[in-house]
This record gives sequence, C-alpha cells and structure tokens, in this order.
Amino acid sequence: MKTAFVTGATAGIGEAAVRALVANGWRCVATGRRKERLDALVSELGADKVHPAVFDVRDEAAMDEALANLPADFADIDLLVNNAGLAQGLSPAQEADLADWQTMIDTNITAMVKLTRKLLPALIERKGAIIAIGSVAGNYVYPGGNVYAGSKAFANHFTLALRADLHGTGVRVTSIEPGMVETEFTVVRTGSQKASDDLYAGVNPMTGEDIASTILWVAELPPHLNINRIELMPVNQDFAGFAIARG
Ligand code: NDP
Ligand code: 8X3
Repeated sequence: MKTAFVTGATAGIGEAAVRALVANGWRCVATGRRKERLDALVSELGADKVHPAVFDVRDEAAMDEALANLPADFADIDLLVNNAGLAQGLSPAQEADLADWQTMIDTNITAMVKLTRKLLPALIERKGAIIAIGSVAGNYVYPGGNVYAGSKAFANHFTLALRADLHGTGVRVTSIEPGMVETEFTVVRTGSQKASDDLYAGVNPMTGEDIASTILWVAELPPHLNINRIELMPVNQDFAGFAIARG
C-alpha cells in the first residue's frame, strides 16, 4: 500500500484528494489546522487509512514535529501533494493589506518549499512523486490577484524547477494548475459566503472532486511516465482579457 502526504486536507481539493486516494488503496497523512475536520476524515475512512497531522504549515517547528511523529505505517511517503494554500483579499496592490500579503507568501511559498525540502531525501529514496496545486492565477493575471498570483506563479515554476533538479532520480513531479474550483477558497479570500456564492453562480465551476480525480490519475500513472503540468478550467472560464484605459 502506498502512502501520500496531502497538505490542506480539511477542505476543498485536499479533502477530496484524500477521499479519492484512500478509495483507490492509498494511505494518507492528512494535514491542516482544523483538527475536528481531520478527525472526521479518520472516522469516515479509518485510522488505518488516514493519519491526521494537525499543524499550521507556517510553523516550521510544528511541521518538524509532525514529520518526526508519523506512525510507522505512514512514515514512508511515496507521494507529496503540495496543496495547502490560500488567497487573502482582492484589493488592488496600492490598497492591499501587507499582513494579507505576508500570510500568502508564508503559506503558499515558504511553507511549501520547506516541506518539500524536508521530504525530498525520502521521496528520492522511494522514487516517489510530487504533485503541486498551483493555479491559472500564476499564468494569467487579473485585477486584485497581485501577491496571490505571484505566489502561484512561484508554485507553478518551483514545481517545474524541481523536475529539473530531480532528473535522474526517478522522482516524478507534476504541476496541476486549476482555474475556478468551488471550495472554501473564495469564502477564505473574501470572508463572505455570499461573495463566494455570487462568484460561482451560473458558472458551473470545477469541484474539489474534479481536481482530486486529476491528482489520482497522475499519481497512478506508470513510473516511466511524467506529466509535467496540467492547466484546467471550467468550460465557462477562459484566459482572454487585456484591459485598456483611455485618457
Ligand atoms: P480551501 O480553502 O477549501 O482549502 C484550503 C486548505 O488549505 C484547507 O485544508 C486549509 O486547512 C489549508 N491551509 C490553508 N492555510 C493553512 C495553514 N496556514 N496551515 C495549514 N493548512 C492550511 O481551498 P482549495 O481547496 O480551493 O485550495 C487548495 C489549493 O488549491 C490552494 O493552494 C489554492 O491556492 C489552490 N487553488 C484553488 C483554486 C480554486 O479556485 N479553489 C484554483 C487553483 C488553485 P486549515 O484551514 O484547516 O488549516
Ligand atoms: C484560484 C483560481 O481562477 O479563482 O487559484 O483565480 S481563480
């Protein structure tokens, strides 16, 4: 049985990824700050299938403790899913809150690179895989995207750069770059359930399960095959849109 380490498994894409992986015979270390959500996943899927690791990814000491305390059955990681992340705010850069920017940088960039670096020796030893959830926001900018877009451009590119460094090790590396997925993402970004409902209304957005099935597909490909990157959107979203101003 293979073991995945899925960050951000208390909601959305990460939670759906744990369900999909476990349904297909994987064990998962499921991480997040909301212990009650991880406990519910354990109750639903079984303590032999899910190990809850409750920590804030921005807290390096807590990350180290979680890694040091993995039960034996969950200690040999075959797949790292770098998923935990968030956007905070949609203000233009000139009005944005610096604390929001710092939170996005600490979570989406700093925590991801630290966790990846810590797990790389084990992933190399097991010829494992890394799947990172970047975003279309890292490929196409939109107003108010500013630091979130920059952090996801970093995620997309860091993941591709890992592939270069890991060449010859047998470790597979994939950047999955979704567009609109209806999760708790927009509630977290705006602080408003209504803003989230309004954004996705009529769009028929992707779901956490859509991205989870993509993660599962990549994870289960034969070991000689590497998907470098996948960009996916709902049919009702596209990437057109230059803005002009007159005057
Ligand atoms: P959700 O808000 O539904 O889930 C985010 C997950 O990240 C939660 O499990 C949350 O856990 C975890 N997380 C956030 N901050 C921290 C932290 N400091 N420490 C530990 N865990 C943390 O959003 P999504 O599922 O949509 O987002 C998952 C990833 O997908 C993110 O990286 C996001 O940028 C990316 N993405 C999302 C898209 C979308 O449209 N939804 C599109 C493209 C990419 P907890 O709060 O319990 O700590
Ligand atoms: C979030 C994707 O399209 O909502 O990463 O900005 S989008």
